[in-house]
Amino acid sequence: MCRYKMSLTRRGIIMQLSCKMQPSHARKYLSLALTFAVSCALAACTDDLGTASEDGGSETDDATETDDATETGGSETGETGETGEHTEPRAPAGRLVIDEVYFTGSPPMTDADHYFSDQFIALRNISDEPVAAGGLLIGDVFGLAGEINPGNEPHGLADDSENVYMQTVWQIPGAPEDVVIEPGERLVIAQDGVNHSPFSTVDLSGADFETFVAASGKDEDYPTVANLELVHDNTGFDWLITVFGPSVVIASLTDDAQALEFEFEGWQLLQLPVGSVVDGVDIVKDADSAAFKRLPTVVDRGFTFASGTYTGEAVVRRRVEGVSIDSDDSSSDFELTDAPNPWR
Ligand SMILES: [Ca+2]
Ligand SMILES: [Ca+2]
Repeated sequence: MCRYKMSLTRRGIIMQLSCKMQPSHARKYLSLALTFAVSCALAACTDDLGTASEDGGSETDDATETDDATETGGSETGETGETGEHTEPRAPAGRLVIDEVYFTGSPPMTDADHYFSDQFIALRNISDEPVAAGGLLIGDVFGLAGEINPGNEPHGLADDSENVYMQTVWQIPGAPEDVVIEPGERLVIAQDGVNHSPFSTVDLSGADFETFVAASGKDEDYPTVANLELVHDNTGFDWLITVFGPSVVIASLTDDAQALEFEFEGWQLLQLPVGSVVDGVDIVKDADSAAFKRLPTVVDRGFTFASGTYTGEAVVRRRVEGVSIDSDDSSSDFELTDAPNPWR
């Protein structure tokens, strides 16, 4: 480690350099510091020495970070590219999207029908920079998918263009950079992180995370798949996203976009401002269920749907010549598949 500090005194610029490292590294940082000091003097930057000094300081810190990343966890998190350049993971907004939602449940393959423990949601980094996903929220939006029973009506919360109203919300554990999604890569979230054979063809034993509802006493904690953290709980024995069509949101809170508890018709919901929403997909029961859209049009102008429950169908984001389509309109951004695949 090596740090230097510059200060402006009546006698001129004082530079202090302190190093605790191998001599070859020390020479490198001394050279960096001297280069900066000379260029600073040539640019007559004494008027804003404070700023210049900070810039110089961070330059040194960056160099140190690069070395640290290479020596310690850099290759693990993939932060250091093949060229050795250090690419800082970026915030999810505008980069991370919901890529596939498998919700309908498996067609009967054994005596067990109505099998839905194989549900999964896949996110994808569609940018060309790594994304820091630790702390990201993921949940399902409150409300029915359509007229499930005669007389069901929409709740009208989608008319609020400022907020979305969540039923259950989970959080990816850790600090933002603890979970990095590389460009083009997916992050898979399973209801249960296990191979669902023979009840389903979906194998989620390699999922990145699973939803484990400890309080129910009926959910299984698969040891090889990390658990999401349950931050707003309207689950049952597990996080069953409705097989009729769930609306799913990923969100990232900021100082300006905070979550609020919201009581509605006896339910405790979590209200998230639309400014926190990173991506959302409105999935309803069928083509005639537009009135049951749960998301305001500012988040999703359209909606998508499957052909029925227990059909083994998923909705997956369209790709054209390898490029994922994201126009905030699920009617055109998603298509139906009868071959759900966490690893596509
Ligand atoms: Ca589970
Ligand atoms: Ca687990």
